[in-house]
Amino acid sequence: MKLTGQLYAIVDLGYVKPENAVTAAKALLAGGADLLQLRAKGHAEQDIEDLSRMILPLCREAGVPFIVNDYPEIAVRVGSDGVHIGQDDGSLAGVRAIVGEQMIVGRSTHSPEQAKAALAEGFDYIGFGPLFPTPTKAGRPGIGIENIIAVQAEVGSQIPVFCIGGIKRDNLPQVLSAGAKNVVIVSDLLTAPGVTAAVREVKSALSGD
Ligand code: TZP
Ligand code: MG
Repeated sequence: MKLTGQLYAIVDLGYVKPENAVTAAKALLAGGADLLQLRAKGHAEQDIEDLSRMILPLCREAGVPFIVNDYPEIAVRVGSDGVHIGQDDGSLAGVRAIVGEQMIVGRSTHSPEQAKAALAEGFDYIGFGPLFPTPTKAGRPGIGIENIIAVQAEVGSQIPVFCIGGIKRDNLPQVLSAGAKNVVIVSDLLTAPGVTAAVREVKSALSGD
């Protein structure tokens, strides 16, 4: 599955009850999310696997890569398109030993140095942030928008750089003006009164409409 597209949406069980995860995935996909991740901090692995098996076919139908957060083994068991790991989740080689060469593997990065290191290591894409402090990733300072242009120019010329953290429809123009090409938006989409309409709004802003 090719890694293209500018809007990476996440079904985050911090905002969506497990029983509503499939509905949320459908709404995000209907609006035109380009990639979809399941993020389920603190949930049982079996539950994450079960939900992944429900969401994967929806993504396939939409032609959208499905990425599992944190669990390479679950990604392999369910046959997802990718897996996303953090700074503390070991090396790319360690993940590749589990998932093989074909799967998309992304890394969270929190500084330009980490972004360059992830590119050098061979990750397929990076998350870069949090740009702004966000309850979705509590306890991490915002890294600001000052370095986006440099990271986008250097790393983003090779692999997609997804800016993340505190991005909302109302500050998206500011983030795009700062050089962002691709974004992850979690809470602003999941808590919108109309999730699909919110995704469409973001897609339209990203395409410059
Ligand atoms: N990694 C860095 S910030 C973040 C993650 C998973 C959360 C982004 O969520 P939100 O709600 O869009 O700020
Ligand atoms: Mg992780």
